[in-house]
Amino acid sequence: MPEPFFTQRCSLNQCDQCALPHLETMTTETADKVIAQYDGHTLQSHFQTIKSLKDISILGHEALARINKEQQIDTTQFFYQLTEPQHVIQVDRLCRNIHVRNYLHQEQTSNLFLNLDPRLGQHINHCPPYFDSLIDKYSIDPHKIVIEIVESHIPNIELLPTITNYFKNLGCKIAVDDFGSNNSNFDRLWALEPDFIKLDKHFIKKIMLKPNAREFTHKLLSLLHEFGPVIMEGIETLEEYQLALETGIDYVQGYFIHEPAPNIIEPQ
Ligand SMILES: [Ca+2]
Repeated sequence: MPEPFFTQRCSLNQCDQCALPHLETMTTETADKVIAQYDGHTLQSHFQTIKSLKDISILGHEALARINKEQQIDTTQFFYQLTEPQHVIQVDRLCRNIHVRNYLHQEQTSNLFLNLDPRLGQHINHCPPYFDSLIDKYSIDPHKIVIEIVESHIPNIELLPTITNYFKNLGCKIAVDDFGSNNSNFDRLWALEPDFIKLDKHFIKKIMLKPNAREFTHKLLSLLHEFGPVIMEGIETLEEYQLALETGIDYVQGYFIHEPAPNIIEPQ
């Protein structure tokens, strides 16, 4: 068994294997898209719309990796099977690389939400800088980038400001991802000072089963709004959409609004 990820250090500290020039040798750009190859796998970008419930405008799109090796592989499983720090860093960075370039291909001007593997936190000072190089190379407006972090997957609360400050100093925004799953807590929200909070996709399913779902969601929102606007993920039915609408959720995301797709087609 490999030793747990968090006790390992990349054996190639400050090497160039995780830097932008090397990683881009693993990407291929065609007329309409950018893909990456990693250890026999093909990595592609899909995008899912996040919509305002107040004025039905588009807040932005979350980039989601699709991974194939002869057939499509579960992305979460793929990430968590990577145990070597260098491999986690490379795949995470490759995904952000192709997502940013595919987004630029589509000439989008709304926010781009990018997931960051929370296991990277302890390596942030041990790897060559990356995201600033990406921003510079492609002349990206950092204010349009929202970095999604699953705070409950970062065991050491002291690491949170180190991670978020790097991105905030570049001009990016921060979203707490999957809030309400695992051991999410308010201490970590204070430490992160997020611009957005994304409720875990299972949250809507759970509250739909509660007789006092609306009242409960109202109370939770009054607390969460102290931190920032709230995005409800996992909206898959009309009933879930209506509940979100009635309870004062700011933004929604899910299959009912828009299925993830390589090309962004704005929902009507
Ligand atoms: Ca996410």
